[in-house]
Amino acid sequence: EKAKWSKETLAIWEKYGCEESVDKESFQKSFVRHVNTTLARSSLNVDNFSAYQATAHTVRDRLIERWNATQQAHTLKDPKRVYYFSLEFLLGRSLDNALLNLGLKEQFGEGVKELGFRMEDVLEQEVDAALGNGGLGRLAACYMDSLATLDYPAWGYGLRYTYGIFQQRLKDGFQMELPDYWLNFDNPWELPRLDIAIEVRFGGYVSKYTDENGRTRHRWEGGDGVQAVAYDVPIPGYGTKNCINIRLWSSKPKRQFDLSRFNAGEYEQAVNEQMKAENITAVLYPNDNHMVGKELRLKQQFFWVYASLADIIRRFKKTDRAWDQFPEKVAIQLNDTHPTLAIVELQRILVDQEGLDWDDAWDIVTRTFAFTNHTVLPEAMEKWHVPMVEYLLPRHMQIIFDINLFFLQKVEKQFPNDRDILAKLSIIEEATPQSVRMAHLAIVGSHRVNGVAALHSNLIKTTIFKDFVKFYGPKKFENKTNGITPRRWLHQANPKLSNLITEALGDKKWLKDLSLLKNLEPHAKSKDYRRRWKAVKHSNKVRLAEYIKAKTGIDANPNSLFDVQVKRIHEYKRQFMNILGVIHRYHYLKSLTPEERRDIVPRVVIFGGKAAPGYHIAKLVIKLINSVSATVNADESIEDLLKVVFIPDYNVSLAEIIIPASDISQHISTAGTEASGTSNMKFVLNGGLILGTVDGANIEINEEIGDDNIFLFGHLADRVDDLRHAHRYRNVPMDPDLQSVITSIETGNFGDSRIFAPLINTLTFGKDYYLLSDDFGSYLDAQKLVDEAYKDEDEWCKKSILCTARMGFFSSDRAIREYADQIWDLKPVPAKA
Ligand code: GL4
Repeated sequence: EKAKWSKETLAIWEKYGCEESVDKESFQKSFVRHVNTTLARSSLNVDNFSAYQATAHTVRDRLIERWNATQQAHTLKDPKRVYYFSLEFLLGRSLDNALLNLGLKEQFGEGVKELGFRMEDVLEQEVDAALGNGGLGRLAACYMDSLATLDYPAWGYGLRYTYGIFQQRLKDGFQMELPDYWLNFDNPWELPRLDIAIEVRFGGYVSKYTDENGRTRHRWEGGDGVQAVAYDVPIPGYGTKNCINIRLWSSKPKRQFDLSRFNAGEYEQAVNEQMKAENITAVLYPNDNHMVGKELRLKQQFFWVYASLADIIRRFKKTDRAWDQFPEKVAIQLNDTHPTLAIVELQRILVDQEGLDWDDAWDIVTRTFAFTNHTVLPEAMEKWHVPMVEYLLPRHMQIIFDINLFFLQKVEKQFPNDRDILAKLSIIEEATPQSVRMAHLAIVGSHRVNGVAALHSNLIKTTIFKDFVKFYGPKKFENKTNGITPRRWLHQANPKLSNLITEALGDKKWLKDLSLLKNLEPHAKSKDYRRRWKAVKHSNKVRLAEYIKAKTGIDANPNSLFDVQVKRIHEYKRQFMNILGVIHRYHYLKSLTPEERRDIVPRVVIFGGKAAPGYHIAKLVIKLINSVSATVNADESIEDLLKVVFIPDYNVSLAEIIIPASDISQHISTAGTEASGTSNMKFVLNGGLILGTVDGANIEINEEIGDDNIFLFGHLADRVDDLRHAHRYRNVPMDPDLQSVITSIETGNFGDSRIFAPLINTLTFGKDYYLLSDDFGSYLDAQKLVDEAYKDEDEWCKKSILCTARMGFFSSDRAIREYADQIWDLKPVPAKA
């Protein structure tokens, strides 16, 4: 097209195609123009929210330029790309992050101030993009930040849920859920691509025919269609011009409505189809580490992978390459088993539509995909009933059976007459009804499988996937320890500490090479540096205390030890053990004489986290925390020695306030249950110590920061089976300290105890599956050590500095480089020098 333009036309394009400036004055000019035009407001009618919108649009303009330049560079170079398939992207807020990554914060902050606003207030106006549940979704967001920062040609693919994770309110101490209608106001962080619409089908039937070469072929026909419409979310890198893309699909009806029915007066039926179509991407399923076998969820998964693959293939076909080169241009990472149907869909496209032989197609498929496992919990393993898959996706079900058949034939060959291993490895679980085991399908269809921390990657090889290791050998299974982005989790969330670090290290290079933090170590010896380090922590605690006061009315004294456990509420994470420990502390404090009390370190115990709406036991844990909080905080005899706080509606932007303010945080899952954890990394990076079990990434954190700087306790993972067995078949007496705490609840010290019976029963009739009784003693001992250590403020501060200094390994940049080098075979492509 461009070739046809005259010189004059080209000159005009050149003249106005230059970059938007990024100085203060240009900001102000854009800001005012957006107020007047985009927002259609007069300059006299601007509140904080409008100021946010105008600032966001001003930043968005600059983001889009980079986005365009990056995509253009990638199109020209046509490098291998990685596609990160994730059903969750927990991005949180974007404005502050974009300002920092683009290096605009200072001048735009000045600019907005001169226009009569404070940047802090403006930033507070943004609602979180909360399209995820917890660690898995936030990991995807951190990985996108690193992919952009390291100039990798990468795209994310996900769903644009109309409702993100529900908002949590408390009523009488119980969790209430409110819908998260985050798109209520316009969302400046997405670019609607209404022209990119892909028709997705469900249902229908399979027809057979013989092609011109006499081969039997299959065709998926009929069924109902809906449209997948693309919305692009630009993800800017830090200290680079690169800006990558997350493409989120939104479902729309194929036709707006059925005009014939409308004309016949059947108005409601006429819009029925439209509503059904829009349902698909209406809401994020609010479960973490728990599978719910709902048809709508399966539809979401297929809708998403179908549209994403069609999009990728369209891009691949532009360059006119042979199919066997597909894996040289495309790597697809499956974030958990949620996108596993993509394996089947690609095989279908290659065999049914492109006419490849099964084996050639399968070779391409397996060289394309790699699979990350994020959990070993049995209740989280995805299984879909065969009849449901058959009804929604008849051809895909056939292909799954064929994949399984050819796979099991190979197994049979390697292990002749071993029916047991066939049953164990089969993609199909033989129950009534039969089910598809998605993890098995993901392993068989991928060239690489990884866990997310060293312990977890070993566990999957020795437990849930051990028979696959027998068949494939160990090389297919590896470890990629999770990481977090230091841009959001230190630089943005903790600007004061970031400055103090930069000052000590001389420049900001550490933000792109986190291993440089090790040069902080000598500063731990400087009295003055420690004083300033402490001052930063203190001011972060003041900031959190103010937030707590505003939201809950509770006074949290910033001179206390801040003890934090924020994460999804789950039995395996053992918030229950934490609150039982709090009750134990409360009784202990009440038993002390005034003299003895003088020696006590005051504590504020802070909880936060959402329970899945249908998870009754987890919801009771929230209620118990709030009941204990009410009793303890109202007990004047305890004064400031103990306060208990449940901060409602924990989310990414709240985490940014809470994490920098923590002295100690708790990561106390039953050994072997928390695959990695990533908030543990965030806390330690911010100079918080951790109290934890020997589980997930805690172990590697311990290896990096040293035994003196972490409080570990509890039984090890290899003891868990025996301990559970003992609870099941012998009468193990409850730990006496635990027993007295339980008795206290049952006596009614924390309100009507009948409410808590089902929760307490998990320890008795439930056979204490998460081993609270076994770990309670060592937990209390570890807590004592924490109290003792905190008394020596200066020593504590040294530990805090060393913690931060030794966290370089846990940057998501390191993790992404490992994926790129060892799994994706991917090279960086800078958009501009
Ligand atoms: C999780 C794990 O529970 C968590 O330990 C891990 O850090 C995270 C990212 O790998 O993945 N798995 C599921 S399911 N939800 C998670 O948060």
